[in-house]
Amino acid sequence: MKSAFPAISKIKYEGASSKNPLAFKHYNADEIVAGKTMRDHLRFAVVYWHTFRGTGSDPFGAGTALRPWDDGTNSVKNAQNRVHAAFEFIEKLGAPYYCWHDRDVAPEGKTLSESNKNFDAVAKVLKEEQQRTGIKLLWGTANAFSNPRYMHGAGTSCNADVFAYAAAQIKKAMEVTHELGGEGYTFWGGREGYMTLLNTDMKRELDHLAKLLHMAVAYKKQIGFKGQFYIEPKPKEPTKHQYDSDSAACLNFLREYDLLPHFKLNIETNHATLAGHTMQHELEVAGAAGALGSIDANTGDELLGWDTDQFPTNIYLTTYTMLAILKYGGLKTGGVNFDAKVRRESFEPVDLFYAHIGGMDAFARGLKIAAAIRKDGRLCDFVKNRYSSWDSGIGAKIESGKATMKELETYILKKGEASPNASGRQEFLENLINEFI
Ligand code: XLS
Ligand code: NI
Ligand code: NI
Repeated sequence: MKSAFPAISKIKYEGASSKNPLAFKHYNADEIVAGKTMRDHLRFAVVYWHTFRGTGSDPFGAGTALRPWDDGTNSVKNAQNRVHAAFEFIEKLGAPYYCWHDRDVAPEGKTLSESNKNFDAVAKVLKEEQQRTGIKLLWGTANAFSNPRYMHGAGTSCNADVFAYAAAQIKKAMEVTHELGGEGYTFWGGREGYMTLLNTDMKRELDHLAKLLHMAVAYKKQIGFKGQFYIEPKPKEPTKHQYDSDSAACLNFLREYDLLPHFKLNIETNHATLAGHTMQHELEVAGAAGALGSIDANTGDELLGWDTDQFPTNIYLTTYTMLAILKYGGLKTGGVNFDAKVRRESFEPVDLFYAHIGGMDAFARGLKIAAAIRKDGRLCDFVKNRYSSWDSGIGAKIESGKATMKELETYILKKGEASPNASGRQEFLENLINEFI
């Protein structure tokens, strides 16, 4: 097999003073930070869809990407060859994980059985390459949004046959994920939403979506798949409104339909931006509910209203992300998955390396900075102190559920005014963060 990246050797850690663009300046996989190696904290994953199937096409022009290993056909043979290029890339990069949609790795056939046959033929090569390299599958997923049959959604389609097709497709994707030792399985509601409420029975669609997820939970048990299920929030695109719009909406849906014990959230930065939230907010909402599972690490553009899926290089972003992740005990089954694509103008294969190296280094810095902030303790102490009136006296009584409104009335009548407030010190805290950046 011809090398796909003959000019590039294994990417090494060379330290912050290195000027080599094909080296890590901060990501040192074996280095211990806050009690764990960077490798184990960050659990980096490369996505198959953008990195090996992205062409750089946009609504205004054709693809630009040069991918010499790809013959441009939709054949199973080409898909199998592509696996070798993908694993050569991931191995040289030194990422421990990867993720796919079923239709990224293998071509869809004319019938479901033909699609399944194609999928098996490529999965065989994926398995061989996983065994050869030790690279593992972080999660698999089914693409139930690209094929025209899913124009009205998959689990939320108005057409019961389409629902059945989606269920069958997801069943197979779960089986292959299981076969490849996947550590998780993700549900991103590609077209699970609406373009107009004029033609939509929202309640019925949501009931159906919950049915589909319950079937998946049952099937998971049946085949003995132990991986974590994730649901990935996104507020819009491709639909006007996606039902899984943000962390809070996902949690509400999962709770309403008794699905919460079976799912965690896979939170994507650019989706948070589209929802009008920060990544930190989305992580905090999920973390507080015990549902922070995994992240799709990318970034959007504040000036563009769509999912630009850029590689994350902003140190504040990675710092705040890692602060939230460390606060909630770190990533367990999940990882830092680069659901990101190189720009259309960055069309050479080497750009894939620059992009991932930059993202990994930005997260390594975020991790080190967040660990240092936590070790320093001032930020954490400030927050703890800010709520100290709840630790004893009337606050503790309210928190324990023992206080009544009548009692609080008596308390305030006696006291007069509420005790003076303390400053929120936002600027002081922002300066404190900057001490570490
Ligand atoms: C699209 C989503 C998608 C999921 C996987 O915006 O981010 O790529 O991560 O289906
Ligand atoms: Ni994503
Ligand atoms: Ni996305």
